[in-house]
Amino acid sequence: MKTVYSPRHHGHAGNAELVAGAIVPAFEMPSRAEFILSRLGEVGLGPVLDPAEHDLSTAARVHDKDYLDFLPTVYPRWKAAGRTGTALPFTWPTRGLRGDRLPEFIDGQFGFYSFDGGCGFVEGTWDAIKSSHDVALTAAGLVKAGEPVAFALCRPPGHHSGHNFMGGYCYINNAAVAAQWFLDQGAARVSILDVDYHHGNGTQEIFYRRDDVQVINLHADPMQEYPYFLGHADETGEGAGEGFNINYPMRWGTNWETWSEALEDGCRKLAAYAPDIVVVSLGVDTFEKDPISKFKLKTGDFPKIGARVARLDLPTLFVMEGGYAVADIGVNAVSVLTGFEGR
Ligand code: OKP
Ligand code: ZN
Repeated sequence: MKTVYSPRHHGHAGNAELVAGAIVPAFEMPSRAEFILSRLGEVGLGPVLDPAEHDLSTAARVHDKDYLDFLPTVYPRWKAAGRTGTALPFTWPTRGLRGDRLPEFIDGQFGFYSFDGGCGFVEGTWDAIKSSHDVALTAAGLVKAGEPVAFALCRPPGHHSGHNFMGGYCYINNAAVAAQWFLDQGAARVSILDVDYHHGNGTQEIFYRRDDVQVINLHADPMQEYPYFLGHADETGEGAGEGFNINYPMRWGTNWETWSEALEDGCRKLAAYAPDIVVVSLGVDTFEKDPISKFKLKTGDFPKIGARVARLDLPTLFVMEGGYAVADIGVNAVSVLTGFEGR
């Protein structure tokens, strides 16, 4: 299996986030991608390719143009305001406030386009976001050109980002952009199977009223876990999209036995939809030792995820999302891929 990877993710480094009342180094850090990259080499998964530059025209079909235009301006404007360090938002238009007027100043605009404080910017953040987007589209191109499967080693991740908002370490929704690209290239239907521990609220929001992308999410119950405000089982889609959004919220402590039942059910519904392509939002933060998560999957469970996806017998694009047990993320993520290959 071919992987697409860009070293430009390194520019998104040294940023901070607010966790449990303290400013700490962000859990979403460059070593995540590096552990995965080195594990790919250890197991000899296949060639690692550089991404090709892609313009943002496909991204503009799943994100607002205003939002995409805003992203590269964040850090320059933060600096112009006399600040250093990590740029972070801190005021959001929630209930009782107006979400229909874009303020002028950077702080107001940053809050307008965010739903939490999980998306810090440093000098190289925009370039890393753009490279992650290019990684996803380049890997999608490999599948379109006939590869049965490809791995987009994206960093930063994307599944919390919606049509005009960032959050949860996610800026551009790489999996959604790839799915849209497949449709624009002639696919009739695409399924997105999101196995990250956290609900992919951005992906759900982007496709919620559409029937050409089926979105299946396996995740921690939002009653207990981030992102808290989306991901319930009764969110099934709206209008033309009714029935094409499927959520499997699961309680803290969920192990392989329970989790794999949801995977099995989701894969059956996916097969019934008969998509032309499967995009897997691959998070491995379901791991028992993940520092910010509370599921109990073991390293030996990850190949079984890949094997089940392979049984769908459909062209497949894996897009990297979360996973924060940095020392284990390489083995766990690559185990999904080797499991897909049947080894
Ligand atoms: C991203 B992915 C505020 C951010 C809270 C939430 C975790 C985001 C997980 N400090 N962090 O789904 O793995
Ligand atoms: Zn996650």
